[in-house]
Parts: sequence; structure tokens; C-alpha cells
Amino acid sequence: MKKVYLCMSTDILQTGHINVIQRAAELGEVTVGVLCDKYVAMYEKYPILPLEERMKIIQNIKGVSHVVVQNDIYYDVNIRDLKPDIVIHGDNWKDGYQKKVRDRVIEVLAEWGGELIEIPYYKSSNLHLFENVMSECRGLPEVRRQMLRQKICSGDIVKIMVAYDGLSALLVEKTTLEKEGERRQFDGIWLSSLCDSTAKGKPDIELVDLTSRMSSVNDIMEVTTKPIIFDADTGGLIEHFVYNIKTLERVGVSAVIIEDKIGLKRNSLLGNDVEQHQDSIEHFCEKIREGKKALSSSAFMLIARIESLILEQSVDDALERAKAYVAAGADGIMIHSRAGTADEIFEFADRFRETDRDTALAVVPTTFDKVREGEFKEHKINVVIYANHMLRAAFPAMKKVVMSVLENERCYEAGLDCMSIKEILSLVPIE
Ligand code: SPV
Ligand code: MG
Repeated sequence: MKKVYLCMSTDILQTGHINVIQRAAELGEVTVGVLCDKYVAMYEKYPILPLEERMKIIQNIKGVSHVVVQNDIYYDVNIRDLKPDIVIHGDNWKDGYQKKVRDRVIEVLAEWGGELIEIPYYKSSNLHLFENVMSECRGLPEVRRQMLRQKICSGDIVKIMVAYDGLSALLVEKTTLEKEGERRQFDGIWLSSLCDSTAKGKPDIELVDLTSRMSSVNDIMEVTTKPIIFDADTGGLIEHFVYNIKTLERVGVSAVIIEDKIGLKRNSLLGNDVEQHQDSIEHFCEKIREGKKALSSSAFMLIARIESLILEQSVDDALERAKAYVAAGADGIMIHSRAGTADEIFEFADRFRETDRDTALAVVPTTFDKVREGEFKEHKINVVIYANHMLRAAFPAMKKVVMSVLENERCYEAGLDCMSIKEILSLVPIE
């Protein structure tokens, strides 16, 4: 009997998948490689069903004899191991990112004279309905929260990009880049207090109230499926925070970050140039404890942000606080700094990881911006938040437009740098 191999990444089975399995079973004994979550997320969308559940389902499909994990987008390891006579796939992978995967399969199969069989791709007329349903599922609050937790647990860097309205969020949601054999995309959206305030022409001092910020959350929730991390400033009074965190949970936010400052909050990057004060460990721990108690979802993350380095306190102080905040129930720590290098961040991370391997660690590299994600990963940092660049990029472009119209007393020149009306309208999905 011939050995037949195929790889599956889907978590919703459709007729096309069954057709491939049936054809494979006619040709021989079928082994299915189930693509691990990491690569499904990287190349398709984040899987709603985790690997173990997808394997169980596929194992029980008629015609499937064996199920193995495929730990890479490339088939090399699995097919060199199994040495199948046949690899089978739909004929829809001759272009795009899948082309190089196909080429490699052909190359490796040639080592023992194996054959690639491609069957006509079955495109159900209802495929878009599946995709709509899946997209709606991915956008559910609890699914977003699980996605964030799973991604942090995976040990890979979780890349978070700021958005401050529906359109900027759409960019974060949809932008992908194929580079060095992988598909890159952001894992979530940061709702920055700096950007939310600045976009409204207000200072970043907790002046924009939750009702107003919630309206941005709703706009962003509506057009995205990725996890949302909400910058809740200091969290305010504990008596208010316990209500506000529940509201944020209910509207679908995935994680909230609160910073350990008290009184009038000023933006951290202003440091000690302005008057701002750090909270006591005891009081901030009380806020964390009460906040956690108020939550219903076990997946929702409350992340405690430490401002010691911002306020020129020591790494020792930051570490003492981190331990206390984790003991109080924080699901993660964000360590902030306004230094031009990441030296103190790395010192903090290395010493923090000596005793705590599990708690999520987040950074905002606005000032230490030369550090690449890989270096953060080496120091066991989990989450990198690009906190403000989208807004800082938009403003100079808008400034150019107003200057140009004043200069030329018409809009022709300004329009030369603009996206066409047709293009900008096509960015927004129409039901
Ligand atoms: C924000 O983006 O609002 C932040 C990060 O809190 S920072 O501006 O660096 O304080
Ligand atoms: Mg902020």
C-alpha cells in the first residue's frame, strides 16, 4: 500500500478538504500533518480550535489513518521522516506564499522518487459565508482574549501596534508583510492614552473620560478581530476602577494596563521634567487585587505598569514592585523607561526572570527604538508595544496638506500626495 501525506491547517472543515482526504484514501494509507497553531496564525488567521482539538477531529475522519503534528510551514521534516510515495494538495498553491512551500515539497520528494499529486481546488460558492462566520468568531471578546494569552504563552514576541480610530485599526488588522520566508503581522492593538487624548486635541492627563475612550474601543472592535490592550492610565480611584475594568471587559477589551502613579498623571516620557508621583506599593497592590476581583473572564489580563525607571528610581525598586504586583494578582508587568538604550530594561528583565519565568513582560520602546524584537526575546520579554507612531506619522502628512493649500490657494498640489477617493473608500469593508 502506498503512503500518502497531506497537510491541513484549517479549523473549519469544508467539502474541499474532504475531497482531498477521499482522493488521498483512494491512493493509499493517509497520514495527515496538522499544522501547529503558530504557523496557522502566521499564514492564515489565528485558529479558533487549538492544535490538539484539530488533531482529534481530523483523526476521526474516514480515510485518515495517522495524524501527526507539522511544526513548520515547510513539509521537509515530516516527509523526510515518513518518506511518502505521494503528497497530495489542491492545485491552488502555485502562486503567493505557498509557491515556495510547493517547490520545496517537489524538491524533497525527489530524494526518494516521491510524487506530488494536485487535485482541482474546490471553491464552494459559500466560502465567503464561512469566512464571514469565522471572522465574526475571531472578533468575539473571549476569543480575542484567548488569542492574546496563547500568543504570550507561545514564547514568541507579541507585536502590538497603536490605533486610535477605526481606520488606523483597520491598517493594523490587515497589514501583512512576507519577508525571510515568513508572513509578518501585528498580534494586537494598543489603545494609547497619549494618542486617544492627542487625537482629540487634549493633554494626556486622564482628561479624556472613559465614555469618550469607549467610543474609540467600539469603533475599533467593530472593524477588527485582534486583541485590544487598553491603556487605562493610573486606573483612577480604586472605587471607580472596579467599575471601569468591568465595563472594559464587557465591551471586549482583552487586557488593561494600569500604571503605578497617583494624583495628576502626566505622560511618562516627560519624566521628572513635570510633577508626577509614584503610588505606594501597598495602595497599588490594593488596586490590582480589587480590579482582579471585579473581573468575570479568566482570560482577561490586568497588567501592572512600573514607572520607577521613568521617575529615576532604581532597578531594585522596580523589581520590588514587580514582585509585589505579581503577588497581588497582576497577569503581567510592563516595565517602562525613557532612556535612549534598553540597558536598564534588560537588567530588569534578566533579574525579574531569575525568579519569575511565567508572568508576561511588556515594554514600550519609544525611546530605546533601535532594539529589534529578537533582542527583547533574548531577554524573555513577551510583549512589544509600538505606542504612538501611527499618530505621529499622520500629523506631519496632514500638516503638509494645510500648508500646501495655503501656499497654492487650491488643493491640486496637496492632492498629488493623497490617496485617491476610490482607494480610500475601498479600505473600508462594505457588508
Ligand atoms: C501611551 O501610549 O499613552 C503610553 C505610553 O502610556 S507612553 O506615552 O510612553 O507613556
Ligand atoms: Mg498612556
